[in-house]
Amino acid sequence: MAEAPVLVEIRAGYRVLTLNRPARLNALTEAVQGALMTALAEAEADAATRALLLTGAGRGFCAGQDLAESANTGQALDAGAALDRRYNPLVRKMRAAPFPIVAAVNGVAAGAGANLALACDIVLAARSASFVQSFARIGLVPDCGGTWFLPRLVGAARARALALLAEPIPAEKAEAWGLIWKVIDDAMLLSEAELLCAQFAKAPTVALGLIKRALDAAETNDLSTQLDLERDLQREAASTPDFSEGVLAFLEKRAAAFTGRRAATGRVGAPEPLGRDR
Ligand code: T3D
Repeated sequence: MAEAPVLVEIRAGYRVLTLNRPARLNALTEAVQGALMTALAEAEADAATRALLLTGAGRGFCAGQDLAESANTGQALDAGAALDRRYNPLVRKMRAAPFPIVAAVNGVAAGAGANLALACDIVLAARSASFVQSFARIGLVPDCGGTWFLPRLVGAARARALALLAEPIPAEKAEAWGLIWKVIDDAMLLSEAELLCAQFAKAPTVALGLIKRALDAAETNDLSTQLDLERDLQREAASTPDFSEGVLAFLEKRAAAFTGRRAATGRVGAPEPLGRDR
Protein backbone atom coordinates (compact mmCIF):
# COMPACT_ATOMS: atom_id res chain seq x y z
CA MET A 1 0.00 0.00 0.00
CA ALA A 2 1.28 3.52 -0.83
CA GLU A 3 2.49 5.57 2.15
CA ALA A 4 0.19 8.40 3.24
CA PRO A 5 1.54 11.73 1.88
CA VAL A 6 0.85 13.36 5.26
CA LEU A 7 1.03 11.44 8.53
CA VAL A 8 -1.42 12.50 11.22
CA GLU A 9 -0.84 11.65 14.87
CA ILE A 10 -3.39 12.54 17.50
CA ARG A 11 -1.81 13.48 20.83
CA ALA A 12 -3.34 14.78 24.07
CA GLY A 13 -4.78 18.14 22.99
CA TYR A 14 -2.90 18.54 19.71
CA ARG A 15 -2.08 16.85 16.41
CA VAL A 16 1.20 16.28 14.62
CA LEU A 17 1.13 16.54 10.81
CA THR A 18 4.23 15.16 9.09
CA LEU A 19 4.83 15.80 5.39
CA ASN A 20 5.81 12.38 4.21
CA ARG A 21 7.76 12.26 0.93
CA PRO A 22 11.27 12.15 2.36
CA ALA A 23 12.93 10.99 -0.89
CA ARG A 24 11.73 14.24 -2.52
CA LEU A 25 12.40 16.41 0.54
CA ASN A 26 8.61 16.43 1.05
CA ALA A 27 7.97 18.35 -2.18
CA LEU A 28 4.32 19.25 -2.55
CA THR A 29 2.14 17.25 -4.92
CA GLU A 30 -1.62 17.53 -5.31
CA ALA A 31 -1.89 14.50 -3.04
CA VAL A 32 0.14 16.20 -0.29
CA GLN A 33 -1.84 19.42 -0.59
CA GLY A 34 -5.15 17.55 -0.52
CA ALA A 35 -4.07 15.53 2.51
CA LEU A 36 -2.93 18.69 4.30
CA MET A 37 -6.26 20.41 3.67
CA THR A 38 -8.14 17.38 4.94
CA ALA A 39 -5.92 17.12 8.02
CA LEU A 40 -6.47 20.81 8.81
CA ALA A 41 -10.24 20.51 8.39
CA GLU A 42 -10.34 17.41 10.60
CA ALA A 43 -8.26 19.15 13.27
CA GLU A 44 -10.62 22.14 13.23
CA ALA A 45 -13.67 19.92 13.50
CA ASP A 46 -12.27 18.23 16.61
CA ALA A 47 -12.84 20.36 19.71
CA ALA A 48 -10.12 18.38 21.52
CA THR A 49 -7.47 19.67 19.10
CA ARG A 50 -6.03 22.89 20.50
CA ALA A 51 -2.77 23.12 18.53
CA LEU A 52 -1.03 21.65 15.47
CA LEU A 53 2.57 20.73 14.89
CA LEU A 54 3.75 20.68 11.26
CA THR A 55 7.04 19.01 10.37
CA GLY A 56 8.68 16.95 7.63
CA ALA A 57 9.87 13.36 7.42
CA GLY A 58 13.55 12.70 6.69
CA ARG A 59 16.24 15.33 6.18
CA GLY A 60 14.08 18.09 4.65
CA PHE A 61 11.09 20.10 5.83
CA CYS A 62 9.61 20.81 2.39
CA ALA A 63 11.16 21.59 -1.02
CA GLY A 64 8.08 23.45 -2.30
CA GLN A 65 6.11 22.48 -5.37
CA ASP A 66 7.07 19.09 -6.78
CA LEU A 67 8.66 20.27 -10.00
CA ALA A 68 8.46 16.83 -11.59
CA GLU A 69 4.70 16.82 -11.10
CA SER A 70 4.44 20.32 -12.61
CA ALA A 71 6.56 19.23 -15.60
CA ASN A 72 4.62 16.00 -16.10
CA THR A 73 1.16 17.44 -16.54
CA GLY A 74 1.61 17.21 -20.32
CA GLN A 75 -0.09 20.55 -20.79
CA ALA A 76 0.86 24.19 -20.38
CA LEU A 77 1.05 24.92 -16.67
CA ASP A 78 -1.45 27.43 -15.34
CA ALA A 79 0.42 28.22 -12.13
CA GLY A 80 -2.21 30.82 -11.20
CA ALA A 81 -4.89 28.15 -11.23
CA ALA A 82 -2.71 25.90 -9.08
CA LEU A 83 -2.39 28.68 -6.52
CA ASP A 84 -6.10 29.43 -6.61
CA ARG A 85 -7.12 25.83 -6.26
CA ARG A 86 -4.53 24.36 -3.94
CA TYR A 87 -2.00 26.66 -2.30
CA ASN A 88 -4.00 29.76 -1.44
CA PRO A 89 -6.82 27.90 0.33
CA LEU A 90 -4.16 26.09 2.36
CA VAL A 91 -2.46 29.28 3.52
CA ARG A 92 -5.81 30.93 4.27
CA LYS A 93 -6.91 27.91 6.28
CA MET A 94 -3.69 27.85 8.28
CA ARG A 95 -3.89 31.54 9.14
CA ALA A 96 -7.58 31.30 10.07
CA ALA A 97 -7.17 28.14 12.18
CA PRO A 98 -8.72 28.76 15.62
CA PHE A 99 -5.61 27.41 17.38
CA PRO A 100 -1.85 27.94 17.06
CA ILE A 101 0.15 26.08 14.44
CA VAL A 102 3.78 25.36 15.28
CA ALA A 103 6.25 24.56 12.49
CA ALA A 104 9.20 22.34 13.38
CA VAL A 105 11.46 22.99 10.40
CA ASN A 106 13.70 19.95 10.48
CA GLY A 107 15.74 20.67 7.33
CA VAL A 108 15.66 22.72 4.16
CA ALA A 109 12.47 24.73 3.57
CA ALA A 110 12.38 25.92 -0.04
CA GLY A 111 9.90 27.78 -2.24
CA ALA A 112 6.32 27.16 -1.19
CA GLY A 113 7.74 24.95 1.57
CA ALA A 114 9.50 27.94 3.15
CA ASN A 115 6.36 30.03 2.96
CA LEU A 116 4.13 27.31 4.38
CA ALA A 117 6.46 27.38 7.39
CA LEU A 118 6.16 31.17 7.59
CA ALA A 119 2.36 30.84 7.49
CA CYS A 120 2.55 28.97 10.81
CA ASP A 121 2.15 30.94 14.02
CA ILE A 122 5.41 29.89 15.62
CA VAL A 123 8.39 28.66 13.63
CA LEU A 124 11.07 26.58 15.33
CA ALA A 125 13.96 25.41 13.17
CA ALA A 126 16.71 22.86 13.62
CA ARG A 127 20.16 24.46 13.76
CA SER A 128 21.03 22.61 10.52
CA ALA A 129 17.91 23.83 8.68
CA SER A 130 17.84 26.53 6.03
CA PHE A 131 15.28 28.70 4.27
CA VAL A 132 15.37 29.57 0.59
CA GLN A 133 12.98 31.59 -1.53
CA SER A 134 14.01 29.49 -4.49
CA PHE A 135 11.34 30.83 -6.87
CA ALA A 136 13.53 33.28 -8.81
CA ARG A 137 15.96 30.47 -9.60
CA ILE A 138 13.31 28.86 -11.78
CA GLY A 139 11.71 32.04 -13.07
CA LEU A 140 8.85 32.30 -10.59
CA VAL A 141 7.59 34.78 -8.02
CA PRO A 142 7.41 33.92 -4.30
CA ASP A 143 3.95 32.58 -3.54
CA CYS A 144 2.05 31.07 -0.59
CA GLY A 145 2.17 34.53 0.97
CA GLY A 146 5.95 34.94 0.64
CA THR A 147 5.75 38.52 -0.64
CA TRP A 148 3.43 39.35 2.28
CA PHE A 149 5.29 37.56 5.05
CA LEU A 150 8.86 38.48 4.12
CA PRO A 151 8.78 42.30 4.35
CA ARG A 152 6.67 42.12 7.50
CA LEU A 153 9.04 39.72 9.19
CA VAL A 154 12.47 40.90 8.08
CA GLY A 155 11.94 44.38 6.58
CA ALA A 156 12.04 45.63 3.01
CA ALA A 157 15.79 45.39 2.29
CA ARG A 158 16.18 41.80 3.46
CA ALA A 159 12.89 40.74 1.89
CA ARG A 160 14.02 42.03 -1.49
CA ALA A 161 17.40 40.35 -1.28
CA LEU A 162 15.92 37.03 -0.15
CA ALA A 163 13.36 37.05 -2.97
CA LEU A 164 15.56 38.42 -5.77
CA LEU A 165 18.76 36.51 -4.99
CA ALA A 166 17.03 33.26 -3.95
CA GLU A 167 19.99 32.44 -1.72
CA PRO A 168 19.53 30.08 1.22
CA ILE A 169 19.88 31.48 4.71
CA PRO A 170 20.79 29.25 7.63
CA ALA A 171 18.38 28.87 10.54
CA GLU A 172 20.55 30.93 12.88
CA LYS A 173 20.47 33.91 10.54
CA ALA A 174 16.71 33.42 10.07
CA GLU A 175 16.33 33.71 13.83
CA ALA A 176 18.65 36.73 14.07
CA TRP A 177 16.64 38.47 11.32
CA GLY A 178 13.28 37.73 12.95
CA LEU A 179 12.13 35.44 10.15
CA ILE A 180 11.47 32.68 12.68
CA TRP A 181 10.94 32.40 16.42
CA LYS A 182 13.78 30.14 17.55
CA VAL A 183 16.62 27.83 16.52
CA ILE A 184 16.83 24.56 18.41
CA ASP A 185 19.60 21.95 18.42
CA ASP A 186 18.66 19.28 15.88
CA ALA A 187 18.22 16.49 18.40
CA MET A 188 15.84 18.60 20.52
CA LEU A 189 13.70 20.12 17.75
CA LEU A 190 10.76 17.76 17.85
CA SER A 191 10.60 17.49 21.63
CA GLU A 192 10.70 21.31 21.96
CA ALA A 193 7.90 21.64 19.40
CA GLU A 194 5.89 18.98 21.22
CA LEU A 195 6.36 20.79 24.53
CA LEU A 196 5.09 23.99 22.96
CA CYS A 197 2.03 22.22 21.53
CA ALA A 198 1.35 20.54 24.89
CA GLN A 199 1.49 24.01 26.47
CA PHE A 200 -0.96 25.35 23.86
CA ALA A 201 -3.21 22.33 24.48
CA LYS A 202 -3.80 23.69 27.99
CA ALA A 203 -4.14 27.34 26.97
CA PRO A 204 -7.27 29.51 26.61
CA THR A 205 -7.70 28.47 22.99
CA VAL A 206 -10.49 30.88 22.03
CA ALA A 207 -8.36 33.83 23.13
CA LEU A 208 -5.37 32.50 21.18
CA GLY A 209 -7.49 32.19 18.03
CA LEU A 210 -8.71 35.77 18.52
CA ILE A 211 -5.13 37.00 19.03
CA LYS A 212 -4.22 35.47 15.65
CA ARG A 213 -7.14 37.29 14.05
CA ALA A 214 -6.23 40.61 15.65
CA LEU A 215 -2.58 40.43 14.59
CA ASP A 216 -3.42 39.53 11.00
CA ALA A 217 -6.01 42.32 10.78
CA ALA A 218 -3.49 44.80 12.21
CA GLU A 219 -1.42 44.39 9.04
CA THR A 220 -3.98 46.44 7.11
CA ASN A 221 -6.07 48.30 9.72
CA ASP A 222 -5.44 51.85 10.88
CA LEU A 223 -5.18 52.36 14.66
CA SER A 224 -8.77 53.45 15.09
CA THR A 225 -10.15 50.42 13.23
CA GLN A 226 -7.83 48.15 15.17
CA LEU A 227 -8.99 49.63 18.49
CA ASP A 228 -12.58 48.81 17.50
CA LEU A 229 -11.58 45.29 16.52
CA GLU A 230 -9.76 44.80 19.84
CA ARG A 231 -12.91 45.91 21.65
CA ASP A 232 -15.01 43.34 19.77
CA LEU A 233 -12.53 40.51 20.20
CA GLN A 234 -12.01 41.34 23.88
CA ARG A 235 -15.76 41.16 24.41
CA GLU A 236 -15.72 37.73 22.83
CA ALA A 237 -12.71 36.52 24.84
CA ALA A 238 -14.14 37.82 28.10
CA SER A 239 -17.36 35.87 27.51
CA THR A 240 -15.53 32.53 27.62
CA PRO A 241 -15.34 30.37 30.73
CA ASP A 242 -11.56 30.46 30.32
CA PHE A 243 -11.52 34.17 31.16
CA SER A 244 -13.48 33.57 34.39
CA GLU A 245 -11.20 30.65 35.20
CA GLY A 246 -8.05 32.68 34.44
CA VAL A 247 -9.08 35.46 36.80
CA LEU A 248 -10.21 33.06 39.52
CA ALA A 249 -7.00 31.05 39.26
CA PHE A 250 -4.97 34.26 39.57
CA LEU A 251 -6.87 35.34 42.68
CA GLU A 252 -6.62 31.88 44.20
CA LYS A 253 -2.88 31.71 43.37
CA ARG A 254 -3.14 28.42 41.47
CA ALA A 255 -2.60 27.26 37.88
CA ALA A 256 -5.61 27.87 35.64
CA ALA A 257 -7.43 24.85 34.19
CA PHE A 258 -8.46 26.18 30.80
CA THR A 259 -10.90 24.14 28.71
CA GLY A 260 -10.43 26.00 25.44
CA ARG A 261 -14.20 26.13 25.04
CA ARG A 262 -16.31 29.02 23.93
CA ALA A 263 -19.05 28.24 26.44
CA ALA A 264 -19.22 26.21 29.64
CA THR A 265 -21.49 23.58 28.09
CA GLY A 266 -23.09 22.86 24.74
CA ARG A 267 -22.64 24.84 21.58
CA VAL A 268 -23.34 28.28 23.00
CA GLY A 269 -21.50 31.33 21.66
CA ALA A 270 -20.69 32.67 18.25
CA PRO A 271 -21.23 30.29 15.34
CA GLU A 272 -18.11 28.34 14.65
CA PRO A 273 -16.71 27.21 11.31
CA LEU A 274 -17.00 23.42 11.06
CA GLY A 275 -19.12 23.28 14.24
CA ARG A 276 -16.30 23.51 16.76
CA ASP A 277 -17.56 23.22 20.29
CA ARG A 278 -15.90 26.25 21.69
O1 T3D B 1 4.24 24.87 -10.25
C1 T3D B 1 3.35 25.43 -9.63
O2 T3D B 1 2.28 24.84 -9.31
C2 T3D B 1 3.56 26.85 -9.14
C3 T3D B 1 3.87 26.88 -7.70
C4 T3D B 1 5.16 26.93 -7.29
C5 T3D B 1 5.51 26.89 -5.86
C6 T3D B 1 6.96 26.54 -5.61
O3 T3D B 1 7.23 26.01 -4.55
S1 T3D B 1 8.13 26.88 -6.77
C7 T3D B 1 9.64 26.34 -6.00
C8 T3D B 1 9.84 24.85 -6.17
N1 T3D B 1 10.96 24.36 -5.40
C9 T3D B 1 12.22 24.55 -5.77
O4 T3D B 1 12.52 25.19 -6.75
C10 T3D B 1 13.27 23.88 -4.93
C11 T3D B 1 13.95 22.77 -5.71
N2 T3D B 1 14.89 22.04 -4.88
C12 T3D B 1 16.08 22.53 -4.59
O5 T3D B 1 16.49 23.62 -4.96
C13 T3D B 1 16.97 21.64 -3.77
O6 T3D B 1 16.50 20.31 -3.87
C14 T3D B 1 17.01 22.04 -2.27
C15 T3D B 1 17.77 23.37 -2.12
C16 T3D B 1 15.61 22.17 -1.70
C17 T3D B 1 17.77 20.95 -1.47
O7 T3D B 1 19.00 20.65 -2.10
P1 T3D B 1 19.81 19.33 -1.70
O8 T3D B 1 21.10 19.39 -2.42
O9 T3D B 1 19.86 19.24 -0.22
O10 T3D B 1 18.90 18.10 -2.18
P2 T3D B 1 18.70 17.58 -3.68
O11 T3D B 1 19.71 16.54 -3.99
O12 T3D B 1 18.58 18.72 -4.61
O13 T3D B 1 17.23 16.91 -3.55
C18 T3D B 1 17.07 15.59 -3.04
C19 T3D B 1 16.05 14.89 -3.93
O14 T3D B 1 14.81 15.60 -3.85
C20 T3D B 1 16.49 14.93 -5.40
O15 T3D B 1 16.01 13.75 -6.01
P3 T3D B 1 17.09 12.60 -6.45
O16 T3D B 1 18.08 13.26 -7.34
O17 T3D B 1 17.69 12.13 -5.15
O18 T3D B 1 16.24 11.57 -7.12
C21 T3D B 1 15.71 16.10 -5.93
O19 T3D B 1 15.45 16.04 -7.32
C22 T3D B 1 14.40 15.99 -5.16
N3 T3D B 1 13.72 17.30 -5.06
C23 T3D B 1 14.12 18.37 -4.35
N4 T3D B 1 13.27 19.36 -4.52
C24 T3D B 1 12.32 18.92 -5.35
C25 T3D B 1 12.60 17.61 -5.71
N5 T3D B 1 11.84 16.91 -6.55
C26 T3D B 1 10.74 17.53 -7.06
N6 T3D B 1 10.42 18.79 -6.76
C27 T3D B 1 11.16 19.53 -5.91
N7 T3D B 1 10.80 20.78 -5.60
